[in-house]
Amino acid sequence: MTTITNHLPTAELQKLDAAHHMHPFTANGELAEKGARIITRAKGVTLTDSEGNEILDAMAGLWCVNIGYGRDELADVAARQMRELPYYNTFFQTTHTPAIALAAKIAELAPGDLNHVFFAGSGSEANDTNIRMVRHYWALKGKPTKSIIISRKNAYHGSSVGSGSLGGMSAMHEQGGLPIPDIHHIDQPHWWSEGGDSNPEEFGLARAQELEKAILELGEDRVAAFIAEPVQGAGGVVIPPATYWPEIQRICDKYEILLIADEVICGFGRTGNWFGSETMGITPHIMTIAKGLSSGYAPIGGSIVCDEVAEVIGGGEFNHGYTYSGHPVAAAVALENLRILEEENVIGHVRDVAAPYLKEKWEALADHPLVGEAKIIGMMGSIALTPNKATRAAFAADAGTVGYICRERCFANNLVMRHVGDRMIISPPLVMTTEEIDLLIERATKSLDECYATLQEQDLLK
Ligand code: PXG
Repeated sequence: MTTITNHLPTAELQKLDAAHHMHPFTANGELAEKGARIITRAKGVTLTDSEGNEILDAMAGLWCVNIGYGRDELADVAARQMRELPYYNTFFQTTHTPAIALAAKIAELAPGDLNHVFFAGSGSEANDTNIRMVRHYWALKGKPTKSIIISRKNAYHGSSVGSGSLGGMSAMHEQGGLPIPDIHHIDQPHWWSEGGDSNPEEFGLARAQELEKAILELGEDRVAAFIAEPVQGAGGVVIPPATYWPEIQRICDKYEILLIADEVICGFGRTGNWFGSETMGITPHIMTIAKGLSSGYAPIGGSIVCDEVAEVIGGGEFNHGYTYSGHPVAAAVALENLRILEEENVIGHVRDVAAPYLKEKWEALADHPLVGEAKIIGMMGSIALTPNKATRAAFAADAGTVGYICRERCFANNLVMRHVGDRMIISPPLVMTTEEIDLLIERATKSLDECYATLQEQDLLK
């Protein structure tokens, strides 16, 4: 039996890693000097590294391990499925039980008439599906000029050429010739950094109305869809003002624009409902899903599609699909994950216990001298670091300098908390207990204190 050589000393593993492994979104040269942190095991909300450190994972991996680590049920299901049918495809009029059962379960959980699932291996792939599906939909409806998809600056929809184009990350667009044609980006509802003197409600409304302006400028006959995350995740956990989503829904309805909710992070309980769209009170035509669908235990994503779009697309052949669309092992694992979420009432735990408890403690971090705002919805939160709370000023140092220092303090204190520029963000496993939330807040506070002291020492508090 082949074993993975994780018995090597940390330094040797780091050397092999640096020599052969190209990491995503990482300056690999810099990492090689420092050596990557090697995670060897995990249980519940706690990671263990190759040096035996026990780290509280306030990011649920990469926003995905909703049920927490180490659930044997998922491992058992995967092993059973691998023995029975490790692979078969869902092309050319074949199917298999795991894909059938998962699609039916997702249709049951999804709101309204979102009754059909097109599977993919990831969120990026699912959003690529969405680009082709909405354009093809309008072509089939006799309106082939409706091909523009409107998205938002600082949105994240994936890393493939298509999904990276949908995303509004300028650093990504600078590399590799993105965006593809007919993607249009409007401004985001990020009041803290872009709201100026307006109040959040006015600002949210104004940012939503940019969608209407864009439709009128581009021409209603040119716009196919609008895509957005109910709450932006990778952009820094940007919770839109309450005025934003109702106005977006009004505009999509008025101009017959398909609404795609990218639920890759918000889906499967993160915001306190099964889907972020429910929390925001919107009715999308398509939802993108991945991450929490399998709690990250197996790679799987997909598009949940409403009756009308599915019917039109299904009228002919949709020349699209992935080898691993509806992969039987991934589908079986996802189904077991959904069983746990449902039978153990994990979303009820978020709504009634974890989220209210975390909200109170998280928002209290706004009293810290370094913190300008502390916002949270369900189990996803952010804090804005600032040298001046009153003016919401950015630091004089390059954006991300202070956030990076804070993140390093968190790491040193055995807490995984991410930074996006100078915002600190969390997205812990949904099963987190109140004791674990206390530990999270204790370590976060210590890290903020240490970061503050470092900024004073290095004269960066300006
Ligand atoms: N949509 C959203 C909203 C996401 O957050 C994707 C699509 C793409 O999914 P895949 O499975 O292709 O990665 C994502 C992924 C970060 C970070 O730094 C966030 C994601 C992925 C990697 C890093 O916060 N989100």
